[in-house]
Amino acid sequence: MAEFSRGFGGRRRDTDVRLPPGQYLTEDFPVLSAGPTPRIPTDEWAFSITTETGERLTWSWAELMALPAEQVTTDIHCVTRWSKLGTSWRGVSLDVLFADVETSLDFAMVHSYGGYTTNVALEDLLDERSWVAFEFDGEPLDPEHGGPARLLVPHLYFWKSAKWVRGIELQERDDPGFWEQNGYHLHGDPWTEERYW
Ligand SMILES: Nc1nc2c(c(=O)[nH]1)N[C@H]1C(S)=C(S)[C@@H](COP(=O)(O)O)O[C@H]1N2
Ligand SMILES: [Mo]
Repeated sequence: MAEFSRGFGGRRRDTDVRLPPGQYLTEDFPVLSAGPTPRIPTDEWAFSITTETGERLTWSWAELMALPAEQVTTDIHCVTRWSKLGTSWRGVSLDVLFADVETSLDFAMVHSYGGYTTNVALEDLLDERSWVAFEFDGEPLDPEHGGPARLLVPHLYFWKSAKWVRGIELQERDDPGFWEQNGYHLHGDPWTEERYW
């Protein structure tokens, strides 16, 4: 069905069943950053998860590297309508980072070096649905793409995949992050085109 949804006049490369509605395919890897690219040396890098009790779990770069990492091949979808299929990443699953976290909260604010934020529901971060990624295509992640490490939440629009990630703060409400305050959808499912609100 999806193959023919644009009719015979549609561009064939844009009718791939892996392509969410309103998206087009790109082979490039565009850079979309709201500000300058922060440079964080790995010996100064840290990632933390903060809960409602004020408890904070923190990982240094060396500690992150010591955790079990996974190879992830996934499609990514930007709300500006480009999608890139079969991208390959290496990262630590949020399930691993959340293994010792006790919380009754349902929402998270993701914080980046440089000040970017984005809100994500905890259920969208767990069950093998998100990673702290530090390699792309077998190479260390470029600073422009969020290196040394970024969040990867590929089932949501790519603005949720915070580059230069530095921490996750659990919260009671689904408060909007940076783009969400500017009109982007609180959830951001590309398959139901949750673009703006
Ligand atoms: N810290 C930070 N993360 C960010 C952004 C940003 O501006 N700052 N842009 C978001 C948006 S809108 C997109 S589409 C992707 C782009 O990632 P890329 O530059 O690696 O393609 O990063 C997301 N993560
Ligand atoms: Mo984006």
